[in-house]
Amino acid sequence: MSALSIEEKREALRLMQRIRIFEQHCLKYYNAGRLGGWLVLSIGQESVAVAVRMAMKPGDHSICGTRGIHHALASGLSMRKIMAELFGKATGANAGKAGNHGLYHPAGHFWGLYPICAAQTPIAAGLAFQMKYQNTGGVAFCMLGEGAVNQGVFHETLNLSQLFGLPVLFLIENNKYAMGTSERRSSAFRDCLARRAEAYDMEWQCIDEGYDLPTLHHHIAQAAEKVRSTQKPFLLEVRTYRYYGFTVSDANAKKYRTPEEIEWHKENRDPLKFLEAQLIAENAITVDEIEAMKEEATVEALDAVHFADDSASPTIEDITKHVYWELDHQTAAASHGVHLF
Ligand SMILES: Cc1ncc(C[n+]2csc(CCOP(=O)(O)OP(=O)(O)O)c2C)c(N)n1
Repeated sequence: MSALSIEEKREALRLMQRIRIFEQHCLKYYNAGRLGGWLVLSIGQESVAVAVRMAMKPGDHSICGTRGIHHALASGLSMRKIMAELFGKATGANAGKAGNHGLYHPAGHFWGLYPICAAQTPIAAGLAFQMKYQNTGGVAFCMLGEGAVNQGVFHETLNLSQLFGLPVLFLIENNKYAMGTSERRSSAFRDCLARRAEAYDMEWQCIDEGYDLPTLHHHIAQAAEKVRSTQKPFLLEVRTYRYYGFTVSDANAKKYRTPEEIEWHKENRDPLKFLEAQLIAENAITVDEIEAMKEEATVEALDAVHFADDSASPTIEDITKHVYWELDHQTAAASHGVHLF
């Protein structure tokens, strides 16, 4: 697996900056009461989404759990479409109907965020089954939180994926906490969760350096190529950390973990700082260039806010479109409402 070039690392940094600055703007406007509902930030975990995208080949697909604005942006979905969706506007990625969990991007082969823990795992197996059936050589990248690993459906999916030889790379983004519960309080395991793959005779690996983009990319790309060449699933676990609460309305974000723990990660394990320092040490970027990158991302994020603000809300008629096939096609079921139950 070849190492990333300077240009690739600079692009990785640019994308991580865009993710962080975009999410900071989401938070600011959420706090100002301009957008409501769920807001699930991935600040601190940017490197995972960027490393995954850089490891993906053109025919590959990806899908994730409840925390996924970083994956949506990395898939190429525009800040405008995401912000408008969060604002509940008709110009949003899902026409303003779903908010945080409506961030699909079919053109970028990104199949969205699934708020039901592990619900995305059998869908990823389905994506992989289709690619195998059509012999495309593609890999399905399936991200999930460590809080989703005890769901029955995840284990059923691991079993069938190994049995059928499905090209899925399952990637646990282990940020240590599921809502307010630490991994040790919710899961029984020895040294790492990925070892559970052994029960399914599946390959696995645990990566501690979730903040180190080049190392992370190297391991993810290597695992993906293994999946591609063997047509077998792989379970990868990446240790990472989220700076904010479970959602932005998590009032206890500093109670189930100490403020010192959060600060330690910001100081010593920040993915952006890490890559910036590495590029500076390699004389591959200047501090002024880093500032210019941040400025560019800020301009883009503000443009997205204005776009969302200026966009119209969906009409009452439009808000029920593309929800039920029966309603769209005015079937007999639609007139009785039975399709709802
Ligand atoms: C089946 C199911 N049970 C419970 C919940 C409530 N719930 C929402 S997110 C979450 C924990 C998520 O933690 P994790 O999977 O580690 O993802 P993270 O938030 O850390 O990214 C839970 C329990 C749910 N959405 N689905």
